[in-house]
Amino acid sequence: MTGLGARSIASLPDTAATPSYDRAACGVGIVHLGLGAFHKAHQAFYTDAAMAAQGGDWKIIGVSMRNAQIATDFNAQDGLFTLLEKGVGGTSAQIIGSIDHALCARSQPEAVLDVLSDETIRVVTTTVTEKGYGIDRATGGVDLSNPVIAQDLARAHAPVGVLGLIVTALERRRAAGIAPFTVLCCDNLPDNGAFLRAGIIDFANRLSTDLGQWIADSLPCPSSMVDRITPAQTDDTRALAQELTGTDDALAIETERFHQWVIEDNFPTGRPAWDAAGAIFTDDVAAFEKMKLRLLNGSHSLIAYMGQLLGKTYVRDVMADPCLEAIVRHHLDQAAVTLPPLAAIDVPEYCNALIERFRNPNIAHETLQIAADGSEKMPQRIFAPALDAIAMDGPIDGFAFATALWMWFCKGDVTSPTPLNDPRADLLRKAAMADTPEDMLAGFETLQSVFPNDLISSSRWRKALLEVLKDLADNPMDRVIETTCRRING
Ligand code: CS2
Repeated sequence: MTGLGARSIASLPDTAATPSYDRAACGVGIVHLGLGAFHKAHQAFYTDAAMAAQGGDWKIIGVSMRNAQIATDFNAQDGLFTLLEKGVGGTSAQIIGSIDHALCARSQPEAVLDVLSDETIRVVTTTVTEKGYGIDRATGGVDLSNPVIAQDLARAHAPVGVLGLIVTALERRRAAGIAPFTVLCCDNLPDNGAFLRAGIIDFANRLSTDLGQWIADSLPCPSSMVDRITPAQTDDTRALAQELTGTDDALAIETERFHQWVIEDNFPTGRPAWDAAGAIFTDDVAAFEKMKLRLLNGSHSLIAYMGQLLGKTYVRDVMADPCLEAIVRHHLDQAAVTLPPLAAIDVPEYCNALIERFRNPNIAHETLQIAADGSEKMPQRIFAPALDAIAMDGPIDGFAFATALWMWFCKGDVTSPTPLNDPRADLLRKAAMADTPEDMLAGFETLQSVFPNDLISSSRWRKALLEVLKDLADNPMDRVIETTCRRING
């Protein structure tokens, strides 16, 4: 069996679409930090479509932050990989050609700095997960307790983390008289452009206030809302890609057909025609971000913790239970109330479409994957809308329910023996092991940068949360679900 690569691509069967543009004629223009599954299904897909529509020097140099094998695999395949789009009715395969080559930040930091400092690079995109930036969300500045931040501040000439690489490259560009690139954060964080910009400026100021000022004056960091449900690759993904393309692809990835990208249009040094693949350019990304974080990601976290506490492996398994689906709909209804008006979107229709996406029988999205890093996800997905709901005197039992399940999940007494995957794992586990629901809540409330103070001081919130925690302490999970379902169905 031949492997995927520039030489094998011409002989692929019709079942696999291949790049319709001349890859060799397109130069590079983007460096992407965080070469994972989501990047492949989203930004690499959009950039491939943009070059198919309008050409341009927009190929991507993909940077894996820690895993050198990913970069090796990409280079062995000439940057090519198979994207499997799985709809309810079937699967299609497409070879994506937008990645030129790959590097690994940990093992090749100098090579990464070289490309970031090069004038041809006009855009830097990032998907390193919520915790991957080393930014303290309570202060907006760098998190000095983060080992990568501490190391990069101490050895700024040889950075390996996101902020260190970006700041050192900007310093080199400034010295060489090259304009800054545009930094486009593509992680699920509110106001992600402003968030990353503040972290970059704070990091730079710690090295030189002069550099910090230059960056503050000149660095464009548009916000963006990204969406495409993309499970981690499994052996099945690779086998299916082989079946449809006749070649072996170590990098094949599966995703849903749906995709969405809403971007603030602030790219002084240019950008690909991402709109050719349906990206929406707007001045108001914040409203879209809020909608997506609170509706899709919020209910995803709820599904993940329900699934984990009930021994359900995949999102689709949770959705197959009418009671659990009713709880998800109840959550969506309460979250929808907290959203600002958004003329471009019909929210009830968006919610119905979400339910269908979660139900997709061909997408094997593990609840354990979504359950990871809860302490980094809950604030924007659950706590922020809960606070808005309290301010509006709206219903909050859905948010309290999701929060209590997350806290219970942190106990670790779930069907899976996998250790808690969260940057605050030890603290969470300790807080979750308290003897009483009251002590458990008190322990969680002492965690830094997790619960907002306004939530902790709301007696309504604490009462609603304690009610669910007590229910969980007194009853088995299936009983808790049964009574919750009965209550919300009236
Ligand atoms: C998920 C997201 O893992 C998670 O936390 O909620 O990765 C989700 O699948 C994407 O944001 C969909 O766009």
